[in-house]
Amino acid sequence: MTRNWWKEQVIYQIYPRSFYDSNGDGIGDLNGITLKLDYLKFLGIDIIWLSPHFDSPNDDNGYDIRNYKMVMKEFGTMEDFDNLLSAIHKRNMKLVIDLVVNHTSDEHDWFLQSKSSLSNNFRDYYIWKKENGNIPPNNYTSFFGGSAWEKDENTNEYYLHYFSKKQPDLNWENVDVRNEVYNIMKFWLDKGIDGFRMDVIPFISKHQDFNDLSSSELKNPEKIYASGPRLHEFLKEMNIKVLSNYDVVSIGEAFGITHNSMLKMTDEREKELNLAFIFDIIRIGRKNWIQNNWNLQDLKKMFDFQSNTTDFNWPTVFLNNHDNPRSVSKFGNDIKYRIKSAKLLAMLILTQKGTPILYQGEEIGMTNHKFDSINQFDDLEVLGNLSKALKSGLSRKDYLYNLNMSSRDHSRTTMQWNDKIQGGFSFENKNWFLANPNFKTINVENDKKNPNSILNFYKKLISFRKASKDLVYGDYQDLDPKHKKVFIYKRDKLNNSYVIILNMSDSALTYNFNNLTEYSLKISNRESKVNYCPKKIKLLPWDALLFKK
Ligand code: TEU
Ligand code: CA
Repeated sequence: MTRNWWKEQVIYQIYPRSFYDSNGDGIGDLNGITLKLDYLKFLGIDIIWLSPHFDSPNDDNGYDIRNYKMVMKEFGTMEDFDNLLSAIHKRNMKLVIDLVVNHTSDEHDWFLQSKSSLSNNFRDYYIWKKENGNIPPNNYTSFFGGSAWEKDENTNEYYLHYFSKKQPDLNWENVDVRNEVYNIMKFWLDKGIDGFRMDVIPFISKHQDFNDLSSSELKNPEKIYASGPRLHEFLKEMNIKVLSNYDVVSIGEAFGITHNSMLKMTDEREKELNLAFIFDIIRIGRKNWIQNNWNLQDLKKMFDFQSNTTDFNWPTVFLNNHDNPRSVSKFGNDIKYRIKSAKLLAMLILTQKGTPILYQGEEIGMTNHKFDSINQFDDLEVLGNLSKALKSGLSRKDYLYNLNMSSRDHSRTTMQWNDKIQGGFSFENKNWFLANPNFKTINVENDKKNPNSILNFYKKLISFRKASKDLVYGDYQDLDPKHKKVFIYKRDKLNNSYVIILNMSDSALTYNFNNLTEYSLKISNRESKVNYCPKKIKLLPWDALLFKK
């Protein structure tokens, strides 16, 4: 196993719109991030992943880019970006930016040109097809509702968009498109950024036959979209032409990909990407917007799969991001045991094998927001999928009930810095979206003051992890895959051995374990003394214990 900085460090994702507003217009901005860097340093963060900061009409909050070499005006200027980058490097931290090149905005100059006429030089930058009788070229669906094809009345052809109709998909078959992308990458790399998170990267290669999806494929169209024939070829080309010339990290958002394809994409011998996000864990029990119950045995299987791949792959570990609900609400108990279960989840992701990726607000146990009506959501996905949800037999009330567990907007409420207006997100009483009213008690200022807070627990675990080679590089072994409440696993290889015991339930229980003789307790989320002997251990609800030998 080769050592790399991006295996040893901790990543923190910032959703800039919701992080910190420095000028009082109610929208988070780049200067706001610069002002909070000392906070991230205090927490022990090394790598910041910034969600898109590029010029955009914001149909999908920046995941629809109009100009890749300009900063979104609400977020600031290129000078603000340069300041942010140098302030990050001055603190010995790194910056990873979001590369969204499966699609652009429909307001991007390439698309304006492309749709202007059949013979325009940019026509082939996007995917245009003739209609099929009176209907779209095939039955592909968009993730944000309806057909994935939109008709352009002017030229009487349809263009493809896997996401909203304001996000037309680029045609990667066209070598000019690929070279434009490499050029954009070099522009930011030459400024000194330290890597890319690549949005829905498996979708870039399209099946050129554009056959209809079968009814079973229509249930998970992402599986077809992510299995285009030239994906690995394109990534290898990108690696040779760009990535291999810089010491940077590349992280593919691997939505829809098969396990084999993901392993290939991140196999260091293949020279494609370094890391990938897969959705098995974070989406456990989910089907579209419906959140069903999940069980611990299945969750353990997923961690086991992630960790026990090959010596040439390296996993990522995360329970939160801007496309998913809050982890303490999904995996913990955000009412009766919020603090304790949030700490348990901290221990879980900071002691697993793989690079941990935290999301803003996770470190203080921010929770899902309680939405009272469908109109309260901002995310275009919510209204976009409403008719499909109703057609499937749900009432509006059922849809709302499920969105209260599954919506992306839970993670997009603004960061809770203190108990002042808008939770300290903005100094004016303005907010582009919502602050969760629980900011009165759940906020960074409170957590900083309290040595037993969730924040200080994250801080302690991060520094502990960084100081231990075996927690980073050690093998992973699930010690009791069948237990329904306790997650217990071992990490070891070289000098030290760690046993982590997590009671992921609301009940107290006695756990029989005959192997702790030489271990001692190093970190726990318990307030009272832990009662254990070599043969058994008494666990309270949501206990998280880390033992070391
Ligand atoms: O996400 C793609 C993705 O995996 C999901 O957000 C998916 O679109 C949705 O949950 C399906 O129900 C990336 C970005 O992270 C997301 O914010 C963007 O909206 C999307 O791509 C399009 O760029
Ligand atoms: Ca602002």
